[in-house]
Amino acid sequence: MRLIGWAIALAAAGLTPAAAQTPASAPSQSTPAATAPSVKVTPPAGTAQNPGQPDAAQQSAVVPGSVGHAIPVAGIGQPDGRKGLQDQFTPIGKEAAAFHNNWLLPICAIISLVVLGLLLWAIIFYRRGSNPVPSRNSHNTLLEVIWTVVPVAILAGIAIPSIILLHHEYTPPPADLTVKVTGHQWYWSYELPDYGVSFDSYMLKEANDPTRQANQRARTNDDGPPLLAVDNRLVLPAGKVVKFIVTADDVIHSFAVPSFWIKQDANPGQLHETWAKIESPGVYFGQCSELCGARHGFMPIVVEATTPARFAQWVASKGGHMPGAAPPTPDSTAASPVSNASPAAMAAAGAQPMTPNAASPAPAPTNKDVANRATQAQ
Ligand SMILES: [Cu+2]
Repeated sequence: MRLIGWAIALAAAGLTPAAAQTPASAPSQSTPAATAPSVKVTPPAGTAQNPGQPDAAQQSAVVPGSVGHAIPVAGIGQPDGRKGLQDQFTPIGKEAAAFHNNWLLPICAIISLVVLGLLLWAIIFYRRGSNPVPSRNSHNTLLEVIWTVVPVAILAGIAIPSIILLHHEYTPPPADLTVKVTGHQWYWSYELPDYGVSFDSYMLKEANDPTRQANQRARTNDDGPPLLAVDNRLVLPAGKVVKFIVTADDVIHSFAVPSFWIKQDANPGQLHETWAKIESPGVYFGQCSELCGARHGFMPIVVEATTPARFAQWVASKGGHMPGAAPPTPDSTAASPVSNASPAAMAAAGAQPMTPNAASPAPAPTNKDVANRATQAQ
């Protein structure tokens, strides 16, 4: 046994120096890591870098105020530091915000004050000092009826208008146009199948952002607030019922525009539907609202609502056509002064303009077509 003990001790002694060297050498290995923050890290290609977008020389071609580049107004369609909900610009948004502000919030405030008052009343008047002999009553029919009926009435008063609101939300009027929205890590792409328009939309980075590539246009104040402005806005006609078909290409995203009261999960392999009737022209900002990866916070949504005439101008600038009109030839769209994504640029970005037949308008795809494309995108 003693021999075995010595053997174990010797083995341990032989191993110890090697074991002791590991922590000794660890600091020297960690030295480069300590200086790592000063090393400029180049993000991997394809992580929201919009490779197919026009280069910085075209930045001057962006005319603030032109269609697709309307100048946002502070406090409209974007957060401005006020507490509470953003101002609403859709009928559903107005109904829901009124329900929240004029009904739910007062009910919550009244319940809180009544409960606080009851607590203070019990604490002050039923403390041991002022009430040394407690009541032995265990039942009071009137009180029991009250504390049963009042909460039921409160819940019914909340449930009935909630269900009416949900009914309005889920029974939209017939759609005037359809937009397919696809979430990607980490940008959005939009298709207007009836108009032959299809494009990607990336966040605009700040001029001093070290991850901004040389060919990427930098954000200006005319584009919108930092982290919310995009290179290609979704332009829609104001006053029309827009149906959004929402899906995703990779992971779950969420298409959310607070001033429209829209928040719809975008799930791979599924088509979800929401809608908006934007009541007035303007620029409205939203964000992906489902934690979807490292750059989840950098895939904003910008909807520009405009007049039907300017919407038609935008459709033409994107190489599309109004329903019933013949699709334009590529030459006519490339020369358009407001075009910032010619068909060639979109092709470089991997987008598929939906104008397969130059002689006739593209047929409107059925829901099955859209579902097939969503499945193929997996
Ligand atoms: Cu996302």
